[in-house]
Amino acid sequence: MVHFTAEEKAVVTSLWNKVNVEEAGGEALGRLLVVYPWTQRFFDNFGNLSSASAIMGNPKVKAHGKKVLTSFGEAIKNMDDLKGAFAKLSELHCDRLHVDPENFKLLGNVLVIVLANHFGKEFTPLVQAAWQKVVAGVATALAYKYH
Ligand code: HNI
Repeated sequence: MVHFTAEEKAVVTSLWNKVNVEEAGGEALGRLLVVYPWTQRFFDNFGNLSSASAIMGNPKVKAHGKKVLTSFGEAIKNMDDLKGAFAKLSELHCDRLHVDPENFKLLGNVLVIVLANHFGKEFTPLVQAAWQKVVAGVATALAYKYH
């Protein structure tokens, strides 16, 4: 399992405290659905996903993105035990939702791009490195209960 240094925890937390989960969550999930269109099949009850602008403006995408990113916040509070923090959600995504765990990596990388866009120069290579570890750790933790 990934290990985070005190410095990595500090840079991750300080950036996270400035993230607007509603805005960034909607943007990350929306971009996932635009960039990797096969992920749309998990959200066939979300209404109009027929174009990039329809997806980015879709209120259900925004609401679910907020939910996902809020839950992502648990990772920031539990960086020493991502596996424990996401055990229940891993079961849910596996047993009930049947989401291919490859998609967790895709969402993590999209989130990094959203953060980079938003924070610009503040998102230094070191900050990015710490965040890439977080998103990889969350993806591994969410895939842990798959069988
Ligand atoms: Ni995910 C529901 C968290 C990635 C498809 N997901 C949830 C819920 C949380 C959540 C929280 C709500 C659970 C509940 O209702 O009890 N999802 C997360 C997190 C990540 C993630 C933290 C990764 C960082 N989920 C993904 C990905 C997909 C995905 C990549 C598909 C591409 N999730 C779903 C679907 C649901 C879901 C589908 C159910 C949606 C609904 O309400 O119908």
